[in-house]
Amino acid sequence: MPAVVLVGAQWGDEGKGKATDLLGSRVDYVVKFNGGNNAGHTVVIGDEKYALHLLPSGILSPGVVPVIGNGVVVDIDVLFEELDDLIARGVDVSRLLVSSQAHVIAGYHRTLDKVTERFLGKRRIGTTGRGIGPAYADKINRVGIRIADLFDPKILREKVEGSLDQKNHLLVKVYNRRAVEIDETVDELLAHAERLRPMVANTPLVLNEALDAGKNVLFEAGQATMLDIDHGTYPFVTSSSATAGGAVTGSGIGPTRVDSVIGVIKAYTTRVGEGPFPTELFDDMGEYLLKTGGEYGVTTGRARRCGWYDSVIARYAARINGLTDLVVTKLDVLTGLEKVPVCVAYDVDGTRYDEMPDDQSAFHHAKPIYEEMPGWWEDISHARTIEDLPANAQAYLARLEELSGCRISAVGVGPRRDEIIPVH
Ligand code: 2SA
Ligand code: GDP
Ligand code: MG
Repeated sequence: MPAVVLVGAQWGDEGKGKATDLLGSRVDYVVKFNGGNNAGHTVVIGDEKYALHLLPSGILSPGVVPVIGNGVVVDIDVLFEELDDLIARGVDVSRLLVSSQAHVIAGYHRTLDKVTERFLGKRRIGTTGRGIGPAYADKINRVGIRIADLFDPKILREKVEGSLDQKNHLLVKVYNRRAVEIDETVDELLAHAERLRPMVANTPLVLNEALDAGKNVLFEAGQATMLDIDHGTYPFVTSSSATAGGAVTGSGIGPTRVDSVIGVIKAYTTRVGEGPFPTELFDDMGEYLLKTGGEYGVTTGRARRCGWYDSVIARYAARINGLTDLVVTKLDVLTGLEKVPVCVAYDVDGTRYDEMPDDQSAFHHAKPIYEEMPGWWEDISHARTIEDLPANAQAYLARLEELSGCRISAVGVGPRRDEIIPVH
């Protein structure tokens, strides 16, 4: 503390929601800085399970100010659905702040996301279909709608018109769909404007002032390093900056303000959607990790692809994000295996790669070089110190730490809030 960035070190679903929730008691602000309702963060508190998509996980911690930063794309209908759900469950959501500069996901972004995927056919990305890519494309193309525009109907209409001009041409002429109505779209966007108004804030100013006043601010990434628009497995990525740099641009603080960067990493690897994945398992073991780890998408329910821990990716994530700490999650899922393979390097057509290849074809052809660690049988969900763990589980973690080039500061041994081992 005071400014901590928390990112996913693999392809997402590492347990960032739980890690954020754990830090929640020590922070004053939790900021979501990228992505939108494509994210799915699970937090288990007692017998209650919460699945958050657009809202920062900090919304569940009493006293924390949750912030939707300027780098986020906001589907306003989804925002209020999620808020109403939480209100019905007794959660106080009154402190939420939404950046006036965040972009809006409109109905036409969702339509274009689905149509584009269908059009790509076997080259599809496997998106969540939530309109994320088209909304970010509009932002970069300078035809996006921002939250602030919702409070000026005249400007909003002009912007919607400008944005739909080209899209309607494409939808009608290329995709053979009906044109999107301008009036209908403006009405949809304005439907919740008055309810949204009190939450809207100059969040870069709020956050900088909070840091000036010595408050603790946690910046929580959606998706993960290998899905980052620049550093991930392009084009099989999401459309935002999911790495630590994104915390800076996506919230309006300077890089010199960041004190530490925590990478959350599973004790094995998963991926949802299309794209290369060197340690992916296609046999019974993959099925075992899927079932034992409950690896199904929180947003779409899709089964996640599963594979062994990949330390090439861990080293890459440590470098790209400047990680100061690793939080290893789901160690309990590996309990009961005789051997636990760990990928230490890749073989690409006879050449050894110890580091992530910068050539996409090399990564597509990468074959994992494994080292086998001995497994353990004991139930570890009650372990609360490293010494409580069986010797082989301790050795596994020590090897991950050595191979990943980053210290491990906590280990998850179950989904519940208290099923965690603090290490340092
Ligand atoms: P998009 O919709 O444009 O962001 O999709 C582009 C790629 O990014 C992947 N992606 C994700 N991968 C893992 N988890 C995500 N969130 C949900 C979850 C996913 C779900 O937590 O389970 O429920 O399916 C997430 N969001 C985006 C996506 O699979 C594409 O590969
Ligand atoms: P996120 O997107 O990174 O926040 O992660 P998700 O919520 O999509 O997926 C992580 C899943 O793992 C959730 O179902 C969590 O409840 C669960 N989880 C988190 N940490 C642990 C752990 O240490 N052990 C087990 N068994 N499950 C965990
Ligand atoms: Mg997730």
